[in-house]
Amino acid sequence: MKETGRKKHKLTELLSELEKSRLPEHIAVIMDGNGRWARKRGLPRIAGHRTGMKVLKNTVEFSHELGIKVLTLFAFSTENWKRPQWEVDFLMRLPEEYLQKELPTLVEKNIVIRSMGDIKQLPQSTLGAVENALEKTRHNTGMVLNFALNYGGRSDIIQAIKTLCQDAQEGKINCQEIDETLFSSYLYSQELPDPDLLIRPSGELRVSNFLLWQLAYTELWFARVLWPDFTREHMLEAILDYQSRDRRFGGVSIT
Ligand code: V0D
Repeated sequence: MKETGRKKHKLTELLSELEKSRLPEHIAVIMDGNGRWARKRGLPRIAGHRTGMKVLKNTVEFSHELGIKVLTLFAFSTENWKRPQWEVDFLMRLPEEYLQKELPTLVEKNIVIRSMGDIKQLPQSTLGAVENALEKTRHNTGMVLNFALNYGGRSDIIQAIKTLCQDAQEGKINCQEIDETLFSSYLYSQELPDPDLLIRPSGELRVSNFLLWQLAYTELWFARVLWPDFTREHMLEAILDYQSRDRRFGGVSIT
């Protein structure tokens, strides 16, 4: 059998094992390993980011086909500004490039684009492209495609506390009424459900200041595959692994 034929068969086999009624509602992904992928091939880092973007496009399509409700992607962290200026400049052009190509399809698929993080600090052209996409998909009702841009888990918590503190000073809330639900509504993720599954490729076994509060009960899936090599098969493997786990949220199993 040819390689493509074998791949297709593997995918069909994995799909047949999937329980469509027990899909994770919200999947979060750390798109890591692009630089290493390029270095291994003797290519510039930029080539890794480019291929990473193709994989991102494929992951969005597959998530939509499966019926995932929320897909959150870690695109740029608050620490990524420390990279060489030329690399930051290149990365900052990717949202425009992606949206220029994909926005019509995303609109057609009824997808809602959202962002998490301090997007006001992005370059004007990047910010403009992102804000336009938010606006054009605001009234859609389908899958939420949530981009973490200039995002850090700790700064998310700090910005939530600052706004909460201000609302308290202005008498809009009473400190005694602060509970987990109220606090969650001040985070960038607002009323989105917490992720059910976190996918981290690239072999690193860390959360790296991605969602912190929101990951309290999330199932974690790590693999050695680098993001530009991440396929639909890997995504299905992660979901099947998730479905095989017994989620108790601190309680005991009832079966
Ligand atoms: C580079 C692999 C899409 C990870 C994917 C600015 C590293 C490709 C976006 C994007 C990046 C962001 C917002 C949006 C639409 C698209 C993106 C960055 C990096 C960081 F509304 N790909 N992509 N953003 N890469």
